[in-house]
Amino acid sequence: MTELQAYSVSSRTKLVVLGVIVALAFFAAYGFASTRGADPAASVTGVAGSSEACSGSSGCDSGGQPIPATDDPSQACGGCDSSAPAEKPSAAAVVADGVQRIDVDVSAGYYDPTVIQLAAGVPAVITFSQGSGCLAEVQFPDFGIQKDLTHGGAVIELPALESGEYGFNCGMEMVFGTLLVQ
Ligand SMILES: [Cu+2]
Repeated sequence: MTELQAYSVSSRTKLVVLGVIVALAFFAAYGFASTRGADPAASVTGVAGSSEACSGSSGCDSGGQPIPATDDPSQACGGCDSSAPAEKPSAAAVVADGVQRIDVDVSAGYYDPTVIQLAAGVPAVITFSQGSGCLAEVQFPDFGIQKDLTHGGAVIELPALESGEYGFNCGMEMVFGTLLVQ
Protein backbone atom coordinates (compact mmCIF):
# COMPACT_ATOMS: atom_id res chain seq x y z
CA MET A 1 0.00 0.00 0.00
CA THR A 2 1.45 3.29 -1.06
CA GLU A 3 1.13 6.48 0.81
CA LEU A 4 -1.37 7.77 -1.77
CA GLN A 5 -3.58 4.64 -1.52
CA ALA A 6 -3.57 4.86 2.27
CA TYR A 7 -4.73 8.45 2.03
CA SER A 8 -7.54 7.59 -0.39
CA VAL A 9 -8.82 4.75 1.76
CA SER A 10 -8.93 6.79 4.91
CA SER A 11 -10.58 9.66 3.04
CA ARG A 12 -13.29 7.37 1.64
CA THR A 13 -13.87 5.91 5.07
CA LYS A 14 -14.39 9.38 6.49
CA LEU A 15 -16.95 10.16 3.77
CA VAL A 16 -18.89 6.97 4.46
CA VAL A 17 -18.90 7.60 8.19
CA LEU A 18 -20.02 11.19 7.61
CA GLY A 19 -22.78 9.97 5.29
CA VAL A 20 -24.03 7.50 7.88
CA ILE A 21 -24.07 10.17 10.57
CA VAL A 22 -26.05 12.58 8.35
CA ALA A 23 -28.53 9.83 7.44
CA LEU A 24 -28.97 8.81 11.08
CA ALA A 25 -29.47 12.41 12.14
CA PHE A 26 -32.06 12.90 9.39
CA PHE A 27 -34.02 9.81 10.31
CA ALA A 28 -33.81 10.58 14.01
CA ALA A 29 -35.21 14.06 13.44
CA TYR A 30 -37.89 12.78 11.09
CA GLY A 31 -38.87 10.01 13.48
CA PHE A 32 -39.05 12.45 16.39
CA ALA A 33 -41.21 14.85 14.43
CA SER A 34 -43.67 12.19 13.32
CA THR A 35 -43.87 10.80 16.86
CA ARG A 36 -44.82 14.24 18.15
CA GLY A 37 -47.34 14.75 15.37
CA ALA A 38 -49.03 11.43 16.04
CA ASP A 39 -49.05 11.83 19.83
CA PRO A 40 -52.57 12.83 20.90
CA ALA A 41 -51.27 14.44 24.09
CA ALA A 42 -48.87 16.58 22.10
CA SER A 43 -51.61 17.77 19.75
CA VAL A 44 -53.91 18.62 22.67
CA THR A 45 -51.24 20.76 24.26
CA GLY A 46 -50.30 22.37 21.00
CA VAL A 47 -53.67 22.99 19.39
CA ALA A 48 -56.71 22.43 21.60
CA GLY A 49 -54.82 23.57 24.68
CA SER A 50 -54.20 26.99 23.26
CA SER A 51 -57.69 27.57 21.90
CA GLU A 52 -60.51 25.55 23.48
CA ALA A 53 -58.97 24.57 26.81
CA CYS A 54 -57.57 28.06 27.29
CA SER A 55 -61.04 29.55 27.27
CA GLY A 56 -61.40 28.23 30.84
CA SER A 57 -63.15 30.81 32.99
CA SER A 58 -60.21 30.88 35.39
CA GLY A 59 -57.62 31.28 32.66
CA CYS A 60 -54.81 28.90 31.85
CA ASP A 61 -51.45 27.94 33.21
CA SER A 62 -48.22 28.24 31.28
CA GLY A 63 -48.79 24.79 29.76
CA GLY A 64 -52.03 25.95 28.15
CA GLN A 65 -54.13 23.90 30.53
CA PRO A 66 -57.17 25.53 32.16
CA ILE A 67 -56.78 26.32 35.83
CA PRO A 68 -59.40 24.41 37.82
CA ALA A 69 -62.16 26.77 38.87
CA THR A 70 -62.09 25.55 42.47
CA ASP A 71 -58.55 26.91 42.93
CA ASP A 72 -59.88 30.42 42.41
CA PRO A 73 -61.78 31.82 45.41
CA SER A 74 -63.84 34.15 43.27
CA GLN A 75 -64.96 31.17 41.18
CA ALA A 76 -65.72 29.16 44.31
CA CYS A 77 -68.43 31.67 45.13
CA GLY A 78 -69.90 31.78 41.65
CA GLY A 79 -67.83 34.66 40.32
CA CYS A 80 -68.71 37.19 42.99
CA ASP A 81 -68.95 40.74 41.88
CA SER A 82 -67.60 39.89 38.42
CA SER A 83 -70.84 41.06 36.85
CA ALA A 84 -70.99 44.29 38.86
CA PRO A 85 -71.12 47.40 36.70
CA ALA A 86 -68.09 49.69 36.80
CA GLU A 87 -70.34 52.54 37.91
CA LYS A 88 -71.77 51.51 41.29
CA PRO A 89 -75.56 51.62 41.19
CA SER A 90 -76.82 54.06 43.77
CA ALA A 91 -80.31 54.70 45.08
CA ALA A 92 -81.98 56.56 47.93
CA ALA A 93 -84.32 55.04 50.46
CA VAL A 94 -87.88 56.39 50.49
CA VAL A 95 -89.08 57.93 53.74
CA ALA A 96 -92.68 57.27 54.79
CA ASP A 97 -94.26 57.36 58.23
CA GLY A 98 -90.96 58.04 59.94
CA VAL A 99 -89.18 55.07 58.37
CA GLN A 100 -87.02 54.94 55.26
CA ARG A 101 -87.22 51.83 53.13
CA ILE A 102 -85.28 50.42 50.22
CA ASP A 103 -85.00 47.08 48.43
CA VAL A 104 -81.67 45.57 47.42
CA ASP A 105 -81.54 43.03 44.60
CA VAL A 106 -78.71 40.50 44.84
CA SER A 107 -79.82 38.22 42.02
CA ALA A 108 -77.20 39.49 39.54
CA GLY A 109 -74.29 38.66 41.82
CA TYR A 110 -73.80 42.10 43.33
CA TYR A 111 -75.77 44.52 45.47
CA ASP A 112 -78.16 46.62 43.43
CA PRO A 113 -78.03 49.34 44.57
CA THR A 114 -74.45 49.06 45.78
CA VAL A 115 -74.59 52.51 47.36
CA ILE A 116 -77.68 53.00 49.51
CA GLN A 117 -78.40 56.62 50.34
CA LEU A 118 -80.08 57.01 53.71
CA ALA A 119 -81.31 60.07 55.53
CA ALA A 120 -79.56 60.69 58.85
CA GLY A 121 -81.72 60.42 61.95
CA VAL A 122 -84.40 58.20 60.40
CA PRO A 123 -84.72 54.45 61.15
CA ALA A 124 -84.17 52.32 58.05
CA VAL A 125 -85.58 49.08 56.76
CA ILE A 126 -83.52 47.45 54.02
CA THR A 127 -85.02 44.45 52.27
CA PHE A 128 -82.55 42.10 50.58
CA SER A 129 -83.76 39.73 47.88
CA GLN A 130 -83.17 35.99 47.86
CA GLY A 131 -79.44 35.26 47.55
CA SER A 132 -77.36 32.15 47.07
CA GLY A 133 -73.74 31.11 46.67
CA CYS A 134 -71.48 34.05 47.31
CA LEU A 135 -74.39 36.24 48.32
CA ALA A 136 -76.02 33.69 50.61
CA GLU A 137 -75.31 35.88 53.59
CA VAL A 138 -75.18 39.64 54.18
CA GLN A 139 -73.24 41.23 57.01
CA PHE A 140 -73.29 44.72 58.51
CA PRO A 141 -70.09 44.65 60.61
CA ASP A 142 -70.73 48.08 62.16
CA PHE A 143 -73.97 46.84 63.67
CA GLY A 144 -73.10 43.19 64.34
CA ILE A 145 -75.78 42.10 61.89
CA GLN A 146 -75.47 38.86 59.92
CA LYS A 147 -78.42 37.51 57.93
CA ASP A 148 -79.02 34.50 55.74
CA LEU A 149 -80.56 35.33 52.34
CA THR A 150 -81.11 31.80 51.05
CA HIS A 151 -84.71 31.53 52.28
CA GLY A 152 -86.42 34.37 50.49
CA GLY A 153 -84.00 37.11 51.49
CA ALA A 154 -83.94 39.13 54.70
CA VAL A 155 -85.14 42.38 56.18
CA ILE A 156 -82.51 44.47 57.96
CA GLU A 157 -83.77 47.01 60.47
CA LEU A 158 -81.40 49.78 61.44
CA PRO A 159 -81.86 52.51 64.03
CA ALA A 160 -81.61 56.19 63.15
CA LEU A 161 -78.00 56.71 62.10
CA GLU A 162 -75.61 59.59 62.22
CA SER A 163 -74.14 60.89 58.97
CA GLY A 164 -71.34 58.76 57.64
CA GLU A 165 -70.55 55.66 55.64
CA TYR A 166 -71.30 52.17 56.84
CA GLY A 167 -70.25 49.13 54.85
CA PHE A 168 -71.99 45.83 54.30
CA ASN A 169 -70.70 42.72 52.58
CA CYS A 170 -71.29 39.10 51.73
CA GLY A 171 -70.30 36.36 54.16
CA MET A 172 -67.00 35.87 52.38
CA GLU A 173 -66.17 39.56 52.39
CA MET A 174 -65.91 39.56 48.62
CA VAL A 175 -68.90 41.63 47.55
CA PHE A 176 -69.38 45.02 49.18
CA GLY A 177 -71.98 47.70 49.46
CA THR A 178 -72.15 51.01 51.28
CA LEU A 179 -74.72 52.86 53.33
CA LEU A 180 -74.24 56.54 52.65
CA VAL A 181 -76.00 58.37 55.45
CA GLN A 182 -76.45 62.13 55.00
CU1 LIG B 1 -69.20 36.01 48.78
